[in-house]
Amino acid sequence: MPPSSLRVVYAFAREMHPKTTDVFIQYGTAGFRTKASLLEHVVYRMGLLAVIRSRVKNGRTIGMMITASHNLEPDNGVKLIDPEGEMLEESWEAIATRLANVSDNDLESTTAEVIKEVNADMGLKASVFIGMDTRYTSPRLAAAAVHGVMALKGTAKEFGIVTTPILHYCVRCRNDNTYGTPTEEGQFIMNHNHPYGEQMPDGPKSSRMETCYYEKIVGAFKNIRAKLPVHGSYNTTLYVDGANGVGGKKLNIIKKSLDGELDLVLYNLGGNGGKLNLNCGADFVKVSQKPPVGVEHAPFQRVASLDGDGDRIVYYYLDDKNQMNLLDGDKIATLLASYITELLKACEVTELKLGLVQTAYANGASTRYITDDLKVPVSCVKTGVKHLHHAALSYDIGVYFEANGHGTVVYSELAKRTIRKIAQEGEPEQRKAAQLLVNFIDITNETVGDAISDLFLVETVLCARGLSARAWMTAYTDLPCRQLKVTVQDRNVISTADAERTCTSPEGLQSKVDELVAGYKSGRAFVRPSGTEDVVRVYAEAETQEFADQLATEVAQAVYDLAGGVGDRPTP
Ligand code: G16
Repeated sequence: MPPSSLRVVYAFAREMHPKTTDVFIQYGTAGFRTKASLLEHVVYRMGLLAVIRSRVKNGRTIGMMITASHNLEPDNGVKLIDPEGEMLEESWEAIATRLANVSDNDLESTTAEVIKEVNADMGLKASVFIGMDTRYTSPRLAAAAVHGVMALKGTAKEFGIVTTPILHYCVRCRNDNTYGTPTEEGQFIMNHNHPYGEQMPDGPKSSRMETCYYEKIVGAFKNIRAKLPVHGSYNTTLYVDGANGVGGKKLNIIKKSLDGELDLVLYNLGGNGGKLNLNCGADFVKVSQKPPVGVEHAPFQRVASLDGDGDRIVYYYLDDKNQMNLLDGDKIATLLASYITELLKACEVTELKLGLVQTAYANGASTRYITDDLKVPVSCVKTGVKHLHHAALSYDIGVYFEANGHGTVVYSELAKRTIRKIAQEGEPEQRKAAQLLVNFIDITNETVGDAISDLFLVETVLCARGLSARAWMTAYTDLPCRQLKVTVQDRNVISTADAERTCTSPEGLQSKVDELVAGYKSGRAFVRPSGTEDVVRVYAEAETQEFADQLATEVAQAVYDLAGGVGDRPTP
């Protein structure tokens, strides 16, 4: 495309999506996130960038998701999805930030500079998939995204309201048709004998190419359930807190096709005045350690709590004294890793290396359990699924989860090939285990953490082992912990190192944290700037809940004092 045609970039910006604010915005943990009213020009410009990215990737499809995920309703956001369905390559985040912040007058020239720098061939076709969550501001932002794509003569395909992981899945399928069909709902054929479950590496491609999202996940779940009789203390009823977002709505569609294999009782689907993520959803449950509003609880009944865009999940139950028992991302990761290890053992596979990836938020007890009991290697990386995903790829089978319930499992081609071969050629017992593993892989959305896929994985393991949530809870006992937020003038004054476990600035903050931690048995604490909210996050754990709460407050006060706190100083 000749440079003169870039004039339309400015015309669209000036006429339809002008930059009306000087507030600097940065591509953070999961894209741009702020008040929805500040985002229209940013989303338009990300439409431009998505087209450039697509051309740099030889016309492969790029995704754009309009969502602020766990944030409250007034916020919104946008993030780009790379061709394999993974998060945008980190080196492009600075380009995204630059493009988002230039003035309208400089937009045309900056776009030209970016095209030159990344060496994009503007003569190539470009394809961008666009999805959005249920926020009332999302359709307007999605329209801005389409205009950005149009301005650089790319082709936009809108998916309407989808979970973030559904869009990741569709992007991956569009670029790799062996993974499935890039649609949410296709021909929804549920067949226990569907060949996909047991498909061999050289098997007919056509069976894979017909696999829309629902069929992939739910079809594989039904395949595996046909092999696993319900037994022990597992019961097929599952309550779900949909956070008044998109995930619950999608489960409502799926529910009808489950044929009693799982009886979903859905709450917080967005009606009855329920507000998105407000006092409900995975983030609320995990951080406050309280049950969400809007769910009718029964003692010991397990509940799965999703977040607003369906990419996170935590489980919990209330006991007969109404006490909260949380089964968070760490508990899910250990459950999945131990089941995969058990099946690999039954397959008699020794050559595949399984590893687990966590962040600093992982409960110390979970890390000890993984190392001492599961005897699985575990690594710690920075917050953000993009970091966990990449670390997990270094294993043949990588299980990654943030404690907040964001995670999945990734399998190398070698792992898939090996398991499929045994499923076909192994001894009867090996074959049985390998076939379960093949179905387990198929339930997994490997592109990104996916609450719906994770829900079916967890239900599979609980069913296979005959476990109630109460029995699952006993695997190990969490150290009591507490998370707090502190508002400061500029959260960027906080820098961290060592996977965010050490604070390198402002000066004196880490030594203060060390001094406070030293006063508590089993104490641990860290601080880091959030990449999705304008706050500094504080995490603390200790031997009792009272001490964890106390330590968290003291660390929050240190942040307030040394990092420019605003508003009220944190109090116990
Ligand atoms: C996003 C990221 C997660 C991260 C979370 C909180 O989740 O995808 O990896 O843990 O934000 O990040 P921070 O502590 O930097 O604010 P979501 O579900 O909001 O997209």
